[in-house]
Amino acid sequence: MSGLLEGARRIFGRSSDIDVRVSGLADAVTAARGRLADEQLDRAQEVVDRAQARLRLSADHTVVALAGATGSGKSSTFNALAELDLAAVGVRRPTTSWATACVWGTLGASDLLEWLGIPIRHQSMRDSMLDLSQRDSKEKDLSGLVLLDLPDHDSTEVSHHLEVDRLVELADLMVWVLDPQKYADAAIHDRFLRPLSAHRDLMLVVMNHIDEVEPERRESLLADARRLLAADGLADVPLLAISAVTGEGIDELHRELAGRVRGKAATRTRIGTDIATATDDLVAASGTAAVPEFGRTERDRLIDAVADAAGVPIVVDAVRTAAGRRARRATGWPVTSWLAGLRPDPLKRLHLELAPDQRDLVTAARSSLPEPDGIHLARVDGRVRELADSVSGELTRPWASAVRRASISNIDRLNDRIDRAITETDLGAGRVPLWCRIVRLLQWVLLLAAVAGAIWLGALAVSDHLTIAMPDPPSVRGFAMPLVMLIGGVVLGVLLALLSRVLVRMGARSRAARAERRLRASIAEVTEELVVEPIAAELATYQRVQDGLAAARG
Ligand SMILES: Nc1nc2c(ncn2[C@@H]2O[C@H](COP(=O)(O)OP(=O)(O)OP(=O)(O)O)[C@@H](O)[C@H]2O)c(=O)[nH]1
Ligand SMILES: [Mg+2]
Repeated sequence: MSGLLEGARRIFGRSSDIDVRVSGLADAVTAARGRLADEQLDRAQEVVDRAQARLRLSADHTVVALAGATGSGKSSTFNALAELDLAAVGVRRPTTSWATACVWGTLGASDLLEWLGIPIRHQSMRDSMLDLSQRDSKEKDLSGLVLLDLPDHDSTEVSHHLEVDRLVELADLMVWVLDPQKYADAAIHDRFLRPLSAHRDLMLVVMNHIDEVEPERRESLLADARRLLAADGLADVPLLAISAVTGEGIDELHRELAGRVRGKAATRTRIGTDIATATDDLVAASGTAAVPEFGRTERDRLIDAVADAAGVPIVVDAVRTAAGRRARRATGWPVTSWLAGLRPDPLKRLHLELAPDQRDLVTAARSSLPEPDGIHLARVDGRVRELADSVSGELTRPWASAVRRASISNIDRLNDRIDRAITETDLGAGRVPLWCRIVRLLQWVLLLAAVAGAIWLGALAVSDHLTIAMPDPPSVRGFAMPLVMLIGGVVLGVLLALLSRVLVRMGARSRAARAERRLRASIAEVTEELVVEPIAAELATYQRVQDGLAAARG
């Protein structure tokens, strides 16, 4: 009982292993669509489909295909193993056009035979064709065997080749039937043996027609065949000398097959090898690099680069200059401010007039960017590509270009949205601050005082000259009031202007910093959505493919 449980555990354990590997490859293929080459993915998908189909079918049967050149004796060997004349053996070449199947022992192979595409008229149930006395112990050993006699692979019949290619893919085990005349033919070595060398654990090679070889030549014939097999990468594959006519070596072949059929491992080994081969193929294209870092640091670097390329520093500069200039004009000494107004405005070169409303200011700033929009777009595009390339630096070429494609997939929308983000972001640089307006009021009061002082002084001088009596002006600490008003008004106005300059510079800087924060936040939001997320999604896809391939490797 415990042995039974142990056996069940072993079988189920193994089965879930192979299931995990198959579904790992299936996931990898699905995720890699559009990234790795279609034909490579199609091949892997075929392997997955085949494996899944085979795993759903009988695990109690082992499909063994007899394959080889025409006349090598496949049908004769088939009959010799079955000990029945099931397959047509002929002198006309080629003889076998469609595969024939013989099933040993257990029932329940019909779905499997249907999947193999063997029509009912080409199927034999060996049990039902024997009477009880004929069922010897050897026969029991082979129960579970589904033996296929294939057409040749080397005649001019194209349909034969197709049938062979198809069934060689589906069989669990392959028995290659060679003969002393044609065993060195390139056809079988180049088309089958070498390409299938990964499946060496699932192969047997027989040298048939051995009865036709002089006993003293047999050794060297087999040694030469071994040498060729070793060159195909099949050094350890069993090579048996047999004669389907005299029965020599058939028992040994029988025993070899019985061992494999009893082990019931061939099906899973075949699927495992197919999965491994397809996986290696995909790993070669997908690479083994770890999923690249794309955390906060990389994302921020990307967002900063986009913001810079989009001209944020220029806009921020413009905000600082404009805010500073406005405040300076408001707080400066009215006379010099007026004179400065007569000088050509350096900002005018940037079309950065002091706009009454912030939106105009920003629009002006945007349009004041030194390049036309095309160049600005190209620069954003260039920076995005550059950063996408540095993120995907370790990846294989298909993935690097997938990441790059993802990074610029929304580049046109990105540019529009950046423009919108810049024009719609509240830069907080709209109005002259309250303190500036108070200072301006103060400046005018001081100026008026100075002008009044000057007029007063003028009036005193004129009255003196014309000897018209005018009351003496009051004096402040020994100085005449009009003089105090004139000098005090001018000096205080200039001092106030100088002090304000310092405050204006600080104010402009903090306004610029606030504008920069807001602009970068708006651009970060847009870049996050249109660049960062597509890159992250692509890297997640890469992760899924790598996980799938790792599972497929087992
Ligand atoms: N002497 C000898 N003749 C054999 C042996 N095996 C097969 N033959 C003969 O070789 C010829 C071809 O045998 P088949 O079994 O039809 O060969 P096949 O590989 O099925 O050929 P196709 O169906 O055309 O691909 C027949 O005349 C067989 O009798 C053998 O081991 N020794
Ligand atoms: Mg045949």
